[in-house]
Amino acid sequence: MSAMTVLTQSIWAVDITINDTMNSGGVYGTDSRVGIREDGEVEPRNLTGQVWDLEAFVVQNQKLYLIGGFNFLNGQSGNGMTFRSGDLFIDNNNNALWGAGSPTLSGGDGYRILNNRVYQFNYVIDLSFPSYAYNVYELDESASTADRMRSVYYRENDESNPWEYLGEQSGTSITKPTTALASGNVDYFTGLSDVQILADYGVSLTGGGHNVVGIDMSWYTGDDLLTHFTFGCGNDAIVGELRGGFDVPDPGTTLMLLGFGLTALAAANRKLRR
Ligand SMILES: [Ca+2]
Ligand SMILES: [Ca+2]
Ligand SMILES: [Ca+2]
Ligand SMILES: [Ca+2]
Repeated sequence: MSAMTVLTQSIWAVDITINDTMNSGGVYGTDSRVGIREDGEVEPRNLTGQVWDLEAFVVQNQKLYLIGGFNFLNGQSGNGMTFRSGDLFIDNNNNALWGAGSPTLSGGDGYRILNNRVYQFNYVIDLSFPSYAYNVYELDESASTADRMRSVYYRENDESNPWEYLGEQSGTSITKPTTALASGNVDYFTGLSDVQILADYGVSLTGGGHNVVGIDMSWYTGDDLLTHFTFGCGNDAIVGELRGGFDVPDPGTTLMLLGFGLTALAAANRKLRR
């Protein structure tokens, strides 16, 4: 293994983006060795362009990173409205409805209240922009007080649902749970170039002006998960699937091992020359 190979691998980033199932021609994720097609892809009939583009889910160390040209912090204006970031919904038992499996709602455009008894997600990372704070809540798949979420605005984008978490319904009121599984502030990086994204996250994306949201996932003890994100209009949605947990070595350890390896190699060379 050459030193260059070792250095490349020391990024330890894994692209977990999968097919969002809404564009039949798409090929997704670097695992298939054919490149990322969330990059430059929005949902059918929608506005194109980098500011509407969600690009990749990447796992690095114990963090989940969401990358897009979309302005996660302030949202994006279009059609006289501002469309804000949604929340990260997580399924851990392969029964959530999303993409082509997501029901089409009746009636015209507008934000609707959805019931998690239908959508079957197990956790939500409830993002609060522009404050950068997040809370992780466990969602109920079946209880009469089941968790509620809000739909995207446009009915033609219902396959992008769900958009944001509302809370638990009791009677006519919907309130956020009083206890969170985990809380914190997201990492947020804005205006990164294609070159910076490749160097820092190991994914090749186009369009420049990339924004990155990073969340500590050390609260998640399971091996597998599926995660889903969209923004208010549902113009683009993105799905990631992790197999094997977040237990990926951190770069400090890798660099230390690499340093040790080079030192050992140098020592071996000295011995050989004697
Ligand atoms: Ca996209
Ligand atoms: Ca892009
Ligand atoms: Ca589920
Ligand atoms: Ca998409």
